[in-house]
Amino acid sequence: MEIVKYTENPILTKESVPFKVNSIFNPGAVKFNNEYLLLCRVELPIGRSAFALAKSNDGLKYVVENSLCLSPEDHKEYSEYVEWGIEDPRITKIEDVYYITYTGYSRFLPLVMLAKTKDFIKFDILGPITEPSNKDAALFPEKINNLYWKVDRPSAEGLKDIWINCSPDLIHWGQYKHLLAPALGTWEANKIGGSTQPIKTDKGWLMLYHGVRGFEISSIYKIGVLLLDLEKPWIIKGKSKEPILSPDHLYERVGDVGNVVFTNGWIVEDDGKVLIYYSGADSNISVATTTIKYLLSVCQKMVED
Ligand code: M1P
Repeated sequence: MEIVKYTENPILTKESVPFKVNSIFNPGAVKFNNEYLLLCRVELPIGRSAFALAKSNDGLKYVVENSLCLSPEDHKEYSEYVEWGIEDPRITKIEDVYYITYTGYSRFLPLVMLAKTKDFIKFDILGPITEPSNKDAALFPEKINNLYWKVDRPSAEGLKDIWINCSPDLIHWGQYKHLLAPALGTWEANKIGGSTQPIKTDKGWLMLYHGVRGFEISSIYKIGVLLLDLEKPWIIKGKSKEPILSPDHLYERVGDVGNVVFTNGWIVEDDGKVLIYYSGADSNISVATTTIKYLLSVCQKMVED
């Protein structure tokens, strides 16, 4: 099975939200108590983003809750770092706690915020875990060599590469290592960023990332696959040569930011089926299905080439 976009995409649009929003997109995704949850970014009428929860019994038909579950106003002593909104949550379960890395956006530019929850009702905000400018951060689901790990995307002097770093406590981070750079002259020529939280497979840590060609009005966002070494996650074992998801349909081509497919959440079922939640044109939530086997095969082809 390759990647199959759901024929009834998009599964959520701004009309699905029971209060006034400009758009709903870029959800973190997790299975919690046998329910499928999407922690959705909603852009409010003022043009700043917050999070709303959507729930489903089958992973395809979602109902958005009546009110926001996390907003900049909840951030108290951290409010100046999120005053322009919170964006693009990525959820990683570590032991029995769900950690959420997300972008805090403000006059200081984007940085990475960390929050945790056990029930998706009460969220403890732990504060910034990077300086600006940084975003696209995702935590690994378990310690490696007794340390927590994350990928992120610092941006300095036009560099838009993926880095990896580690921490003893999820708060203090260091041992920064460069992981992957854009590939000149390809679909991922101008910038890249981590997409979904890494998941463990017997071949390595599997994650999706996005690659961008062009800039600003003419840029096009596509999605690729990365496979990292289980013990030394800063070593790339495999990488897709071509994108696995690209904007093709009208709901991916036309919207607030056209020609974008962007993901920051996926759910892996026990049988290896994968639900990739992604957004078309920064304006909706859509889903594509595939398998771990297929995603690994794409990486292995690259390794063999
Ligand atoms: O418009 C596409 C995406 O652009 C940004 O992603 P990145 O900085 O990683 O390229 C984000 O603002 C993201 O929310 C948005 O979907």
